[in-house]
Amino acid sequence: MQFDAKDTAVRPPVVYVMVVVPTYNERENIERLVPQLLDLDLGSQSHLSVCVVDDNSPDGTGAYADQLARASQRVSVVHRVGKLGLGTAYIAGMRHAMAHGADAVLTMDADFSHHPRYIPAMVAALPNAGLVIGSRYVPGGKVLYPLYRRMLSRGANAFARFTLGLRARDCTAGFRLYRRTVLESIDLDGIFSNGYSFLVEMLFAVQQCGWKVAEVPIVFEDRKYGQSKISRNEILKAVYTCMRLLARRLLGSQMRPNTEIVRSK
Ligand SMILES: Nc1nc2c(ncn2[C@@H]2O[C@H](COP(=O)(O)OP(=O)(O)OP(=O)(O)O)[C@@H](O)[C@H]2O)c(=O)[nH]1
Ligand SMILES: [Mg+2]
Repeated sequence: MQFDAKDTAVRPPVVYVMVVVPTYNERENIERLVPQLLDLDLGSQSHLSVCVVDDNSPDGTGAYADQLARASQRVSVVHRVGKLGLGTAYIAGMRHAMAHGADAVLTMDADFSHHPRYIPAMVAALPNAGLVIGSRYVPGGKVLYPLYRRMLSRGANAFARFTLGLRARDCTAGFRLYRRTVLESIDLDGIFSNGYSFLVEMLFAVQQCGWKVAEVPIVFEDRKYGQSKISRNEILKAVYTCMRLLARRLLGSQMRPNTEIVRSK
């Protein structure tokens, strides 16, 4: 193929997106999800790969992910010794993605509550933001959940927004696309929460660092296969996280970016 330096000089660079999927007993789901992710059409300016972060799932999710990785160079697996929590699983995946040259890291659940069909719109929104959220609570977004779960999610969101001054509508969504520079600007070792409240703490850090957050509407559906891992304990942990971050906010101790950053707002 002819290489035309003049021509390539005006083309926007290819953005390398790595999708991080934390898993614990999600074999039936990743069997369907990973091929759908690899089939996504993001256009010629983006390249996508997948990283499964498995915590030694008893149902063999990790071994199955290894098979997928043997079949495609675009799939990789991070194995951890046991169920170490969702927050550290996200961080392990983010570090893996950055070590492998990703320009952006997309996190999502394995269970199709975060449907791959929304990823192209999220990637398209990235040039205008440091973080793009696949959001249930902006116009066009929706939650197809039982009433109790809907109320829990709404309550957690309202509480996080009120106590921490978060500006995003969906503060607890795990469907997120972070620019690499955003992750580099946050002290990931300083994140103290591990479970689901990790998401609130990360959003707080992103906002404190001054990054712009965009939200793309999604319809969030309940899982069809496998079981939920969320426990009642997570509610208490989320309240604790908000209180601890509120104290930090009131005391005025900002999160210190660990690199020089160019803010996008
Ligand atoms: N590696 C790892 N993955 C986890 C852990 N806990 C949950 N996950 C995964 O994180 C994602 C979200 O967990 P879910 O159980 O779906 O939680 P949820 O979406 O809040 O709850 P449901 O809507 O009821 O499914 C799924 O892909 C899980 O398999 C963990 O400790 N380690
Ligand atoms: Mg789920």
